[in-house]
Amino acid sequence: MVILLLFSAFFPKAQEQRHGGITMIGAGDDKATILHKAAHVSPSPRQARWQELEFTVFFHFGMNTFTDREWGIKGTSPALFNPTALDAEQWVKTAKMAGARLVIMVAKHHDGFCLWPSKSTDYTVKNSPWKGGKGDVVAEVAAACRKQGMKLGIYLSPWDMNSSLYGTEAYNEFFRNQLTELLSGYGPVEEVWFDGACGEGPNGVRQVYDWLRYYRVVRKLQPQAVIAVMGPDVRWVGTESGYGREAEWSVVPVPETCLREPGSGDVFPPPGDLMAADLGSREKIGNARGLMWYPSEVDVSIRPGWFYHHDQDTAVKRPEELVDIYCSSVGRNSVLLLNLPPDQRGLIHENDVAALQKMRSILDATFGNDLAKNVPALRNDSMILLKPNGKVTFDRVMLQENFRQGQRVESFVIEYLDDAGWKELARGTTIGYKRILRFQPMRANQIRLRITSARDVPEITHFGLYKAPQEP
Ligand code: FUL
Repeated sequence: MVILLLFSAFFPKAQEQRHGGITMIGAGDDKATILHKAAHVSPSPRQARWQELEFTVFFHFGMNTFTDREWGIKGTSPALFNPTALDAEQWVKTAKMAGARLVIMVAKHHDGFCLWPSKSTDYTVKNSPWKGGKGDVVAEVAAACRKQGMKLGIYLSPWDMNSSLYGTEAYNEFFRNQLTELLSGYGPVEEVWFDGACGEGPNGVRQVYDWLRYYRVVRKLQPQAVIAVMGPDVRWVGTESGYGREAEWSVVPVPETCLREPGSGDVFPPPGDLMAADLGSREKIGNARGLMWYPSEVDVSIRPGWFYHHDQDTAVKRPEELVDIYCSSVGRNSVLLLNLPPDQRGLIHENDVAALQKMRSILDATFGNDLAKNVPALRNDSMILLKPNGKVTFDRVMLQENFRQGQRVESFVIEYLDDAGWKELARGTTIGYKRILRFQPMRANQIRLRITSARDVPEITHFGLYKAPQEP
């Protein structure tokens, strides 16, 4: 009994560690061994849960909303922060309507202004006219998430233009305290987003961030949360355009200097060029000393800026552009993080809501009806053949691998049968969690997926055919 109790007490931790982590490559490992190892690197449970969220939303809101800036300046008076109709339920409802499953609240941006009444500083909502200084934006967003069944994430900028401690060791403790408040006072948090921006402090010195100290706070208070961007669980895709790579590998090499358990002994991301076109091909992993699961997140704003600017009301991304971004992020083995910046009223602007509604209706009309749903499939290890009962017209294919066991497909081709034999319709490289391919409408009654290269036997869990609605 005692043994059982002890075992169950340790089991969750053991589970978190069994997947994820670093897979070592030995000096004597040949190419086949490296490939086999790469095929078996798998996500930690927290990374897997995060991946399945698919679509998440950012709320950039704060002093910049009222000063028409993007990064802010030191010393802006809290008196300027005064939303007239702030409604966090409208924010969360909008995100949910769009299809997102998690929202990340920017609790403090680079200017240092805290959207919750932090005990660490006076530079907070407490000293603003909003709600007579009794307001707490983070609490309102957390409550709206709870009510609407959405998950919560927190962005806390390490760069802080306001703190007089910034640039000194004492700032690390100040930051740890802010993080502790946010991760202990607002219920479950599923993602903590650390930006890498690092400006000069009042003494002209740049802060040396104690990332490991920050990671420990997150692991202790919210062990289920992924630490994103400047963290060990989620990798920035490398652009803010909304477009992921055609070949997006979740398994990437880790340099020799960074071979301990992610988050326990090393700062992430590992040194290297995260913006490189190729992060995980055979060539890249061939020279690695270690491999890790480090999946990609695509962050992009619905407007040109991260914060709301009145003169960008007419520059909201069009619904078709948002659909294109969805297909090029979620549909390229990434999680989409779309920024929706509330305006000076404290509402997501009507133009943004309208664009999201139309985007959602296009996505539903396209992907809500899998034309291959009840179609018998013949399969072997490298091929799946669909034989619908009569010809179907489709212009989208969605593929998924069992990513929980690893990422294996390196290249594939989609073909259809016509009178003259099999013809190529589309081809691609990686699949991973999800891959969406788009092409001109095709009418066929025999369609197949052929895996042309893989690192081990892949398990294709989904092969769907879809038709996008006609443009009016
Ligand atoms: C960047 C920041 O500098 C931007 O203001 C924004 O918060 C974006 C998501 O990350 O690095």
